[in-house]
Amino acid sequence: MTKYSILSLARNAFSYHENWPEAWRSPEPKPAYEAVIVGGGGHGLATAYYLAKEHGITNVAVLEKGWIGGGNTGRNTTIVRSNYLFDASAHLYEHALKLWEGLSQELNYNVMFSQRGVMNLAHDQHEARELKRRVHANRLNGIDAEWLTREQVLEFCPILNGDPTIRYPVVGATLQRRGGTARHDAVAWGYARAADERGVDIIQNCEVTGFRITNGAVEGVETTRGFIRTGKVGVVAAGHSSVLAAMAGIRLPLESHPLQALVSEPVKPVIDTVVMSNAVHAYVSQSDKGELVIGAGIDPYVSYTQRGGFSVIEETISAIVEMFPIFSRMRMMRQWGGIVDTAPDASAIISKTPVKGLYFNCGWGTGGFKATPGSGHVFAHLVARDEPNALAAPFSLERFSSGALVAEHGAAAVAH
Ligand code: FAD
Ligand code: PYC
Repeated sequence: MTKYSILSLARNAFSYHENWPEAWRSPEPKPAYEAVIVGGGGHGLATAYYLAKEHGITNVAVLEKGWIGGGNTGRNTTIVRSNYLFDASAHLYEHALKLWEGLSQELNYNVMFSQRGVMNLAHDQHEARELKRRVHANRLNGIDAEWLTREQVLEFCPILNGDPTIRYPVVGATLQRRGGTARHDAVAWGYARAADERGVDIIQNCEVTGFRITNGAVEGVETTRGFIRTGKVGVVAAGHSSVLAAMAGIRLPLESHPLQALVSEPVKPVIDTVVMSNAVHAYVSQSDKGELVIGAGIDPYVSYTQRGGFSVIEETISAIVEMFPIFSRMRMMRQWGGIVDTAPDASAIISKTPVKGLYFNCGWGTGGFKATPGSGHVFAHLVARDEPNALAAPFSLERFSSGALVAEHGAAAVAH
């Protein structure tokens, strides 16, 4: 750090943020926009950014009922990877991963993307066969994927329990070295600032309460801050997607479940990769602050509470301690939940609807953070042109009647 940056840091630390310029404006909603995006999470903000940047549509409002990034974007455990099994998902997530690789430069905002690798453990021969199949499929799609033997896993992550007699012994793992983590809030803030710079209005504390639909076409949205006229509405509301769809008389094939995570007290660097176990429903990485970031599978009941039950934490921690005995005396500091929108095939929905001008981007379930840039990019295309591009086409609602499902329960990596 140079002497100038130390001085600047000290000055800013003692200024209590006074006179700092706002990173984005807080405008009053206008009576009409060319397009309205409902939901100010990473996906909604990214959609608005790419609408402005790639399609020249800048007369856009992002309407957020709370604060931007306050939904799943700010609640997730930030794992980024693209090692999905089927071609359609592999292409979509790899598109996102490529965008992640240039995102800090693209937004001129450090999203702290850290390609520290993501390992998915196998605990028995059946799992090993399934995971090796995924490695081969990934490679055929040009995605980096490696199979590690038990010995290579323990060399890569020496604090893992190598005892072959435990309940879930490690028999091997997949490794995607280009996978890793990113700073979730920074992704929302970076897209917000960049979209605002291109003229997008970001309107917080503005809940959408209904749609005005005439002759099968959307005319605008009813909100807690009045009616806003528009011919294009993109809904990106994660766990509340079904609630919004119902306002337009549409029933989506989604269930909303709590998904929880927790962090430990901060410690010195102890694990420099991401380790996930599908079989025991637990995964761990270490944040830049030093906290262990630990997550679980979904809570099995449907609910809109951003909390989750203690039994899931108990099971997850017992699995983590068995996999990493070194963590057995760590104290846990905070726990929270988000509401994830899960589709029957564990894949996203990026789709037109029976209402003209009304589009939905949802169903990312437990795994949409990694998709944020790619999701925004392809959804902006759909909203702007009223046609999906080739990456988004397999994820339309039609698949639930045609049967062309994209069954990604295995690659979703977190049970749902
Ligand atoms: P959100 O960030 O939830 O944004 C939707 C926004 O819509 C919210 O801000 C909400 O307030 C707003 N909204 C809802 N209703 C209305 C309304 N009526 N009017 C206006 N606004 C409205 N994914 C990964 O890839 N890797 C992970 O490691 C990972 N870990 C996770 C861990 C947990 C604990 C959770 C909960 C999720 C995890 N996910 C992970 C999933 C990921 O967080 C989500 O798929 C992703 O963040 C969804 O982004 P979004 O922008 O669509 O949703
Ligand atoms: O999709 O990789 C993932 C993930 C990890 C934790 C939650 N989701």
